[in-house]
Amino acid sequence: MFEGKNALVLGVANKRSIAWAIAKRLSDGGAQLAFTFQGERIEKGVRELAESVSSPLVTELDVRDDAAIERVFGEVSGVFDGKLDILVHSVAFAAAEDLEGRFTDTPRDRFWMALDVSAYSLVATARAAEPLLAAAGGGSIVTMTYLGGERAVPHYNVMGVAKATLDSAVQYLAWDLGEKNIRVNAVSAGPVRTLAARSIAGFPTMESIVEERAPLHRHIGADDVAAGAAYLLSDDAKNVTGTTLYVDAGYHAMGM
Ligand code: 0WE
Repeated sequence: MFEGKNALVLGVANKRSIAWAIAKRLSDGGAQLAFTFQGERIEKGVRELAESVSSPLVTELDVRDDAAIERVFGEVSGVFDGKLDILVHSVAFAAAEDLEGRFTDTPRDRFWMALDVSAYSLVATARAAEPLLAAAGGGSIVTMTYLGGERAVPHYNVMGVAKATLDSAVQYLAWDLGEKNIRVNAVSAGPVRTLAARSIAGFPTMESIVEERAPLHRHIGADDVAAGAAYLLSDDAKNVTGTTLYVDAGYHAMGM
């Protein structure tokens, strides 16, 4: 399904990451993969994962740093001959203390930090990817979102505001990049047990609520999310852009 395609994957932290599940699927389908990681704490693990799929490039990227984004896309252009088909954006961060307590108490600096890392990063990386995707005759960008950007999910707080911004950015980017045959979509995942989820108080409670109320009454795995992302990244979705695919066991369809 991805034979001859070049992909850049942002946001692998470890083998449980949604980004890694997507990367595996792309690799199994024949794609060549480049990776970015953030912070030396996870560097070794990401390098080992990347090596297992014979990746030609693993490089550090702090998405808040415009110069770093420019450097990384230069490196990507180098290993992929100036052409990129797929960009996977699976990056988000809010201060842990802002994912508990009251949204009302979010201070200005940490509000903008969460939106910078979790929403503006899609705009900045899409812009940097645009010439490489256009050189390939078009391409597909997928980001990860969550229902907490559309409704108030207790404790999701500033991340919800960031996801609302991200969801809107998906639509505006879809419009801008459409003329170059570049598609931009989001996968809205139900709660998945990743490194990011593990530190969240009440995560098991949230999983139980989804299991009880979702039409399909079951948990969502990173592989399920990856299958949805793979569809949006594939040519099967060639006329799909600016949309959100829910991989949440149907939870979003419910009113109670
Ligand atoms: O988008 C997310 C979580 C992203 C995330 C996770 C962390 C934990 C560690 C962003 N920043 C941080 N910062 C940290 O220090 N999800 C969709 C998973 C999630 O997170 C929640 C949820 C759900 C679901 C937080 C509160 C309530 C629900």
